[in-house]
Amino acid sequence: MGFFSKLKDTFSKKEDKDRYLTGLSKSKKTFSDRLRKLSLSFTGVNEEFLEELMVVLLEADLGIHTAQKVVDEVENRAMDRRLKTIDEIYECLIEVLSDIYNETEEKEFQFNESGPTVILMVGVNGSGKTTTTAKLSQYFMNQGKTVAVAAADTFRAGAIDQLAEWASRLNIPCIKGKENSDPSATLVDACRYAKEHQIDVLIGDTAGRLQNKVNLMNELAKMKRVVAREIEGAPHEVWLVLDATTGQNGLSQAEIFNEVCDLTGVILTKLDGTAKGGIVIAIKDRLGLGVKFVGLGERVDDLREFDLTSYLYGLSEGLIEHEENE
Ligand SMILES: Nc1nc2c(ncn2[C@@H]2O[C@H](COP(=O)(O)OP(=O)(O)O)[C@@H](O)[C@H]2O)c(=O)[nH]1
Ligand SMILES: [Mg+2]
Repeated sequence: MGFFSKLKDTFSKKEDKDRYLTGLSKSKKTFSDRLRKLSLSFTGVNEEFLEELMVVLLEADLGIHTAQKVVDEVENRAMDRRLKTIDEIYECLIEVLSDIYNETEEKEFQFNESGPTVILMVGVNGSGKTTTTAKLSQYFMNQGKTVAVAAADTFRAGAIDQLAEWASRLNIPCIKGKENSDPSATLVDACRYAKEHQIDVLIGDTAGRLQNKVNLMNELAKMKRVVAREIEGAPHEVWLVLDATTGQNGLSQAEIFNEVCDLTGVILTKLDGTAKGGIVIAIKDRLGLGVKFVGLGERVDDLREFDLTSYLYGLSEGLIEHEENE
C-alpha cells in the first residue's frame, strides 16, 4: 500500500474526521492548489521544480530550515526510488513531512496519579490562552475529570473576568486574585484549593508579555517554582499557546518561551483561519515540541487533539482525490 492509501485508510477510521477537515480547509486548499499548479510545468525533479517546491513550503510556513530539509529529502528519495510522475512526488512529499515530524520523540501527556495535574498556559497576548483554558477544561471534564482554573493573568485589565466568565459557564471553580497582584500568589492559592477539593486538573492561565522578556522570564520562573513547592512534579505541563496565523514569528516565540520555561508542548490555535499550518512541522523539527491540541474555532468545543494523520490527510486530501480521479 502506498503512503497516501495508508494515510487515507488510517484517517477513514478516525472519529470526528469531518470537523478536522473543515478546520483545516484553508490550509488544505492553499497547499494542495499550489502544489497542483506545480504539476502544470512538471517535467521531472530538477532544479526548477525543487525551487518552486521550496516556495510552496515557505508559503505554508515551514520556515527556511525545515523547508530546505524537506526539499533535500524529497530530492534524495526521488532519485533513489526513480520517481517519475508528479503524483509519486506528492506522495513522497507527504511521507517526508510525516517522517520529519516523527523524527523526534515527544513527551506524552500523563495525569499526575498522586494529586492534581497542573498545566500552565503560556503565550503572547491574544494567542488564545484564556479561550483554550476553557476549551481544555471542557475536554478534561468530558473525560470525567474535575477541573479548576487559576486566573494568573493579573496584568491585563479584564483578563480575570474573562476567565471567571468561562468558568461560571462551565460551572467550575476559578481561583483569582486582584488585578495587578502577584500571579504566583494566585497559583499558590489555586494549588491549595485543588489539593483540598481533590481536583484532578488545574489549569493556570498566565499573562503574555513577550515585550518585556526579563520580567516575563522572572515571573514565569517564579510561577514554576511556587507550584513545584505546592504539588509534587508541578507544573506537569507547560503548554505554549500559539496563534497559527502569526506565521514564522510563532517559531521565534516558541524558542523564547522554551528558553524561559521548558515547554512540554504546543497548542496551535486559529488553525481554522489560516493557510499556514506548516508551522506544526517547523516547531517539531526545530524544537522537538509536539503539537498537543489544535484550535479550530472560537467555541468551547472547537478543540481537538492534534493528530498527525488527520493533519497530513487534511493537507493532502485534494491531492489524493486528484490521484484517484486520473
Ligand atoms: N477562529 C478562532 N479564534 C480563536 C481560537 N482560539 C482563540 N480564538 C480567539 O482569539 C481571541 C483571543 O483569545 P484569548 O483567549 O482572549 O487570548 P489570550 O490573550 O491569549 O488569553 C478571542 O477572540 C478568541 O475567541 C481558535 O482556535 N479559532
Ligand atoms: Mg487571556
